[in-house]
Amino acid sequence: MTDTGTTTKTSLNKFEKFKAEKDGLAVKGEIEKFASLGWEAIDETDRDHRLKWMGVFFRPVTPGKFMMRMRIPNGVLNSNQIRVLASVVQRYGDDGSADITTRQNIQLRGIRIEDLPDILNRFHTVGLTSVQSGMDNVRNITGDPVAGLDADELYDTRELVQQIQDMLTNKGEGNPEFTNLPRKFNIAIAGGRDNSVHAEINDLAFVPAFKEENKVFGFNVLVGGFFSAKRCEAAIPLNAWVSPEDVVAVCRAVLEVYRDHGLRANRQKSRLMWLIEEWGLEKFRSQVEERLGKSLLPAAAKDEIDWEKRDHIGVYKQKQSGLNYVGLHIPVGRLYAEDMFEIASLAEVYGTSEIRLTVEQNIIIPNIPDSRLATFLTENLLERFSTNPDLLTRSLVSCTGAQFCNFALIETKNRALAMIKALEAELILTSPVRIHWTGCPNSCGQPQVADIGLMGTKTRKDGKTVEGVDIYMGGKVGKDAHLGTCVTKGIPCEDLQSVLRQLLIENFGARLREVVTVRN
Ligand code: SRM
Ligand code: SF4
Repeated sequence: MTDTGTTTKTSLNKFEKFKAEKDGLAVKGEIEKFASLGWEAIDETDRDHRLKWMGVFFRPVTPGKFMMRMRIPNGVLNSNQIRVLASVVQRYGDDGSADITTRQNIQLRGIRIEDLPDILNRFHTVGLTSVQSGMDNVRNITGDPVAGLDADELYDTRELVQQIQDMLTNKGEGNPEFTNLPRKFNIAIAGGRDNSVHAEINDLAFVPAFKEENKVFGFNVLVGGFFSAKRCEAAIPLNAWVSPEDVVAVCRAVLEVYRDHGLRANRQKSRLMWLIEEWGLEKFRSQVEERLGKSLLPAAAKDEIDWEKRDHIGVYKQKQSGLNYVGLHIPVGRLYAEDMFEIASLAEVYGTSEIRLTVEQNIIIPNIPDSRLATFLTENLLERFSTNPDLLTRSLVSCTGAQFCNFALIETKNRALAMIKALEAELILTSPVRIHWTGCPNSCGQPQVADIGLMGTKTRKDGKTVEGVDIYMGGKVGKDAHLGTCVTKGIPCEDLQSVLRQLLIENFGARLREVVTVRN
């Protein structure tokens, strides 16, 4: 590391220091030792930080009960994998649950350190990995949730996403080439016309685009999108078009440039966009070309994102004749072991054992034949995981919040569900309104992409500090995506229902339900 972004030894922040002392991935060889030591005796830096290189997160809110973050490339799972995930959380009874994340991924709760060797073995046998899913690593790579199913898709993203993950993680075994980035890094590939991955909020994103002259398919490249507590930016065009065959190499080149030159002194200024700004886009682009070993072609004049974003909930015809994919709404992404076993069975009985995850924290079961569809729709599980939820419930997204996250300033998931139910009881809506909750300014629940985004904060009411939210509006997804901005600050959560009611009436065409008075 030799550039201006590199810091001298004296100015290393505590994260850079501990990474320099011992690579995070080194804990892979110590899992058995940790398991026999028990969580309280593990070296604190290994326990609280380095274990995240194996996807294992110490939770100060629930000490001794760890969270495990998987990698589910393109959000594609099979029934054996989901059963293994279910059996892991089942062991922890009431402590065990799983969440579908805003990166088309799964996190498990309640993990005990003594079970880790066995859990990792079981992951291995079904082709699952949790490696490099936290801290200064590349996060789960998102792709089109209906890749290979959608008649209108431009590119089936599954294989490419898997190839990038394999390159980054050495096929899930861990790859020290990419375990010391300056900060986290997000990659997404859009394959359809509706930008189902929120390309604009990734450090590196590929969006479908044809080279006009000869109609050759490829991707325009976007760089530098990120959210952080201090700053949020949409990705900007790199002015590069790449063919699908070059996507993995371009990911590698961008990551090498970021790894070797990214700014490391201040963690609030370490995401890729800061390096691009320091260098200017031209220098960044030419450094990527140097690593790539060839010139990048200029971007195609336009990309192919020209649809409104779909949520995939409900029943849809696949491109394969006679088959359907069905999107089930999972309230705020929360699953319990028995739900996961049930989902695995339904996917086997009615489909081809496959399950997809979406960035809206829902699931899709593909490949259900026309002849089995009506019966599938009568399954009991669909009463809770509906194919036709109410219009506010339908688009609700929430980050983890105070139940498990020590950064949280407020409780999110349960509050979000209760608030939506209360609003649905008083209002009639005519179209979905996308409401996203996030428990703190880190923005894991992506309030900036929502119609109405709610960001946890502390505020004052009647002389007391209470839980509150800052309200974001104007987030646009799909075609012409852009980020919403903060419109109101510090609404106490206890006053929020009436504020949201008013916003929904004034901005989204909601009407108050008539109050029916029952007379004897
Ligand atoms: Fe996040 C940190 C949860 C998506 C921005 N995020 C955290 C931690 C690890 C903090 C912690 O240690 O407690 C949270 C774990 C809580 C827990 O126990 O679940 C956490 N982030 C999540 C998830 C689970 C939210 C969800 O409920 O879906 C998402 C997991 C995604 C995954 O599967 O990998 C999640 N986080 C995001 C996103 C959204 C996205 O990627 O589209 C963002 C904003 C986009 C971005 O990163 O540019 C996001 N998370 C952050 C940040 C701010 C990053 C920064 O540059 O400052 C932090 C704090 C940090 O990294 O220091 C953070
Ligand atoms: Fe935790 Fe804040 Fe992320 Fe929510 S937004 S999961 S509260 S870090």
